Amino acid sequence: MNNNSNIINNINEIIKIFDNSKKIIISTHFNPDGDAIGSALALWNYFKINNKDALIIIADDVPKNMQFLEGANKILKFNPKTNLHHIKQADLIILEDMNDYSRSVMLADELQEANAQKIVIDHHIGMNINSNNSLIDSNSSSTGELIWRIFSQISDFKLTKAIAEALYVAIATDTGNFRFPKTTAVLHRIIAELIEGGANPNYLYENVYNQNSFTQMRLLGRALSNLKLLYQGKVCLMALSEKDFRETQTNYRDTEFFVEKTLSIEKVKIGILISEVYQRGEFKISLRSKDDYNVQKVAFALGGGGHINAAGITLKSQSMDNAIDTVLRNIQQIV
Ligand SMILES: [Mn+2]
Repeated sequence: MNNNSNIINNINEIIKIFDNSKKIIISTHFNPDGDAIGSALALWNYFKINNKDALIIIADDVPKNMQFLEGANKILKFNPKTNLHHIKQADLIILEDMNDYSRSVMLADELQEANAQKIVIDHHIGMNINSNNSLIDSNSSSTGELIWRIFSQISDFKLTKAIAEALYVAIATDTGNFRFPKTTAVLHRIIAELIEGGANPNYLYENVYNQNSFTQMRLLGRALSNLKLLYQGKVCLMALSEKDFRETQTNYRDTEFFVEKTLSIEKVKIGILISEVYQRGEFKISLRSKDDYNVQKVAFALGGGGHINAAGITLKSQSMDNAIDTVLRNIQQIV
């Protein structure tokens, strides 16, 4: 594994490869977020106006709150029968917001084995893909910011509304709406250009964030009313049982933004959400933290994965109490 966090190759070389490629595939990680989808669509819209044959193929469905973006309805969910041939025939594959083939799960082998030239554009550490022309910068807020860095060096680049909206969503979602640590003055200048290019912050926020269902909010109500503080108030535990989901007609997928709420409580450094997936005898665990509290360690110890401040685990367990015990025993190591 290459642990360089910055592999900034010649951006002009990347632009030349864009120019010389005829069949382009853009792909990103499973369970795609706003940065993954927004960055893919920014590239796709750029290639489209430049009359390039480009396709986005991913391992998942496009999240509901990203479907309004221009081109989102053209994104293909990987299917070996209907679209594998596109990957095989491509002369360029752009992998963005990921740096390890395993992040694209069922697509991983197909992408790795494809003959096409590959470009990785990403802001995570731990680059694990062989590529001579990549743009990796872990000091960057988002992949969207890196895509902008490339676009801004294209001499005849024209910022369209579709590109501006896609990049705005990419950057806004990966910076928690411009409040995470990598939110810089430079980034705000980029955002200013995107707004001038047609991105409307209010419209985009409404479409991306204010799309919760009524049942989801009732589930959140339950989650909040049962919160527990542990370890002198440093750890906050949120737990949702099968009963909670059943009685609110929801499921574990409806909890996407819940665990972040725990970190809004004063003094809390680590937030835990445990959701029971009754049908499978599983518990989905989401961990979030602040500062140096390393929840990745806990996730790794229990067979999960993630980053220092955000990680996840799927745990087989007899009961909710057992699952909580297991997680807390490991949390103890990092508090
Ligand atoms: Mn990202």
